Amino acid sequence: MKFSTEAIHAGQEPDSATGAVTVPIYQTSTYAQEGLGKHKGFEYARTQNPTRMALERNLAALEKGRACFAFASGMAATNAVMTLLRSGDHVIVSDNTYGGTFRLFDKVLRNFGLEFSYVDAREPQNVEEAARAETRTVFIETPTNPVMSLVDMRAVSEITRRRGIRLVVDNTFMSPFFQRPLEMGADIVVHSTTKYLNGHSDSVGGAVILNDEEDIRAMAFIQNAAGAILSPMDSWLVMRGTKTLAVRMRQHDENGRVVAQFLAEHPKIQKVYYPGLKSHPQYELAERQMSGFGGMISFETGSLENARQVLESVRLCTLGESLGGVETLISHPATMTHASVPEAERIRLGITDGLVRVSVGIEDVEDIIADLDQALSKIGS
Ligand code: P1T
Repeated sequence: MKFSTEAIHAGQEPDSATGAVTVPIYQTSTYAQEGLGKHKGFEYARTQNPTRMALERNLAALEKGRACFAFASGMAATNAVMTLLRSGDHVIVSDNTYGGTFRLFDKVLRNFGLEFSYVDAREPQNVEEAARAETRTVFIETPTNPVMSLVDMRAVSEITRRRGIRLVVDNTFMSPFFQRPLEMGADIVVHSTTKYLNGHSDSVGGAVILNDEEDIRAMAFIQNAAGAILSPMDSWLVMRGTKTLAVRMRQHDENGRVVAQFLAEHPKIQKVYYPGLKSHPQYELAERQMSGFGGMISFETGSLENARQVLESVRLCTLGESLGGVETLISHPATMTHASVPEAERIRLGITDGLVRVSVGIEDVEDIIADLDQALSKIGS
């Protein structure tokens, strides 16, 4: 079946007990057992919950994976993937990722004997050159948060496959509607479901989608053993979100293109980062591996003062962390999402004090532009 049909129906069979069309929120911690070792397949809600399992079937179908495991946040999902590794293993990471991902790797997981190399993965050769005998995982974002760099997943997966390395892709920015990494050779997809999958800024969650039988067994074990599961209520919210994922993503994309063009032509903006602009250095790759460009845009205002003017002058756009909701959010990566990245590295990546990030929502685009226009007019005033 095609995407929108799967989004609405996969994992969403009417409830067997009542016929309820919407999967109920099974708000329970445990299940009555008929006798010792005799039960309906549900023993304890950390291990099995019907609402969470329905969401997991849904997301596995959308990402074209064999299994999905839902976690309490995007970071919990990434952390779970990293616990597939052992002390002494080496990981190659795209040098630009969400700041929290870098923080988890650098400040937490390094203490457990994992080694990380950060490479400019826009050039697949850099991944190849960083690979060692102990390299077990390549972890990438594409497009990256916040400077929208792309990684050629087919090219990198050709390297990882040849060397027996696991390729993990954080697909949060595109969602499976615009990009399906497993179809391009990735082994594991992670999501912050907090963003486009839920889409309404009312839930924090994460997901891991994968294909390899051994990794699936290990991930099921880790989800239960470490226990960072997604709650039934949040599972239900994300499921409600995915039903409209296709229509929302189409609108984010339509609005994103218009806002990016407006920003690119604005005299007070020095640079716009959006893979749907022909001026993006990887525009051709974007066209090849994504079926849309989405709603994430960053732009350079030139200074902290200019960025502050814009961020404090917007009225419709909301100043805040996060992205992927129906409402337009605007943020300052250097002091918010990427504050944990060392300053010199931030600047090198383009995450300057003047950089502003917009998660373009699905309001009427004329209103978004009018708001940005009046905020930008305050620069230098
Ligand atoms: O916030 P959480 O659900 O734990 O997800 C973490 C995460 C993982 N991957 C990407 C690409 C992300 O953007 C995030 C979270 N990002 C933000 C909160 C943000 O404003 O960029």
